[in-house]
Amino acid sequence: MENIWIAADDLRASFASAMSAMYQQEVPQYGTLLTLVEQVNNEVLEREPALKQQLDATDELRRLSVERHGAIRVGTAAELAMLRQIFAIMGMQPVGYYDLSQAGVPVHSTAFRPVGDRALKNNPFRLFTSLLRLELIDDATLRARAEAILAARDIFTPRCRELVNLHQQQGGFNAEQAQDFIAEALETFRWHTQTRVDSNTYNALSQQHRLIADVVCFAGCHINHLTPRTLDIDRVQALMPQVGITPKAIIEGPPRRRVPLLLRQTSFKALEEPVRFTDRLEGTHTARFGEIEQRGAALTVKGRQLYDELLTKAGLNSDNVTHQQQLAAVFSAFPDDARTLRTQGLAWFSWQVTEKGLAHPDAFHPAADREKLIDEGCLIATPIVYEDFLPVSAAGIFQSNLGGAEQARAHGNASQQAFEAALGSAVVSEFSLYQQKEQESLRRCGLAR
Ligand code: OOG
Ligand code: NI
Repeated sequence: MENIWIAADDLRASFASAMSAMYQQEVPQYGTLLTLVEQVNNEVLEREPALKQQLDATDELRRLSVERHGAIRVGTAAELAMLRQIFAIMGMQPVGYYDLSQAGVPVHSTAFRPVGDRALKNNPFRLFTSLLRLELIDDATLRARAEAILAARDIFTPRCRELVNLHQQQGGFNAEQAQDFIAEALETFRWHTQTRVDSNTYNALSQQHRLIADVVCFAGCHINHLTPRTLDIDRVQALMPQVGITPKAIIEGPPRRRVPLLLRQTSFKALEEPVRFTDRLEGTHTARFGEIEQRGAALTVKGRQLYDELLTKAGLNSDNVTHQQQLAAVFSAFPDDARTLRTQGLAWFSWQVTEKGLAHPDAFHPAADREKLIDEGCLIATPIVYEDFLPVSAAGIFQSNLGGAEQARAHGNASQQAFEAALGSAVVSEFSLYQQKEQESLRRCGLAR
């Protein structure tokens, strides 16, 4: 009899849930945040039955309660390449390239995430994964020291490596191996109070950039935050202080909209946690924090250009109320109704024939007037959810956890090629994924060939 392997979607769901349980133990405030987000989401669904119906109709309600992303940072190409193999087993591909050096953060990144429609609905867990750019350390001696420390560590357990090989040989895991794999893979992301360096080395690396110390000095690449998805980020941000959590000042991303765009995010400051050095001295390290996000429509290249342009124009304000007002004013140039977003080609949509439409099959052909079909109640179009990240927002999140402007010192050129060489594969273009998804939905409706 043939073996029945555990599905990649199930592996990912189990892994995400194990990671969430571990992080709740490690950082109790994350558990508090989860409860608050769930409470606000329930309020929103009660208050907005139309939204609830839309989420239900597109089969997205189910994923809401388990939806989160995390972030990790690694130090070497070999670590990144191994992560790629581990996440591939869980049905996660590297999507997108983010250069954060422009914003003063010495890393470049991708997001490992599921790409298929079904996979996203089953469990959309994603990990924002950054590779440290040691070439941006200008002190050659210190750079060599960091390289040597990284070369001497293995952030994966021997059993994890064995299981990855086994998966490659046999093409899957049975139930027992799956459980084993999740437990072993989780070890890589655990927090360690014991560092792998003496206090002098830690301080020297930290002075160069705090992120460098975070990546280089530990035995693993600890998960540094997990982010639940909320339906009303302004409300959660306002309620955070009531549950003892101080949010960062500014909500990153676009302003509040009738048709939510892309991604809005806010975080709470990293905890100052005790650590021990190899010379037995004690100190503290700040790396781990919490974040929430609200997801909206994925934008086309044209829409994204407009978004980037308006975001730059709006600039930054130090308090959120002023910042949101300023954003709202500047973003009045961005259409805020689904029809204009469609007809101007600013956002991606998923198209679906209605019951009524099914009775008029002749009306559906590539030259048909889609907006007219919508008006006649024969067709509906739902914005496709943005599943990725935003480099400017990500830089804001990084920075709020690094403190001091003196840390803004990286200045490398974007180097997607170098990143892909380290990763051992190309990254998938997020734009082509959204375009494909819209195109497939049009084809299913008979509106495209
Ligand atoms: C990643 C920060 C970026 C996001 O949601 O944009 C991020 C990090 O701090 O490692 O998580
Ligand atoms: Ni994040």
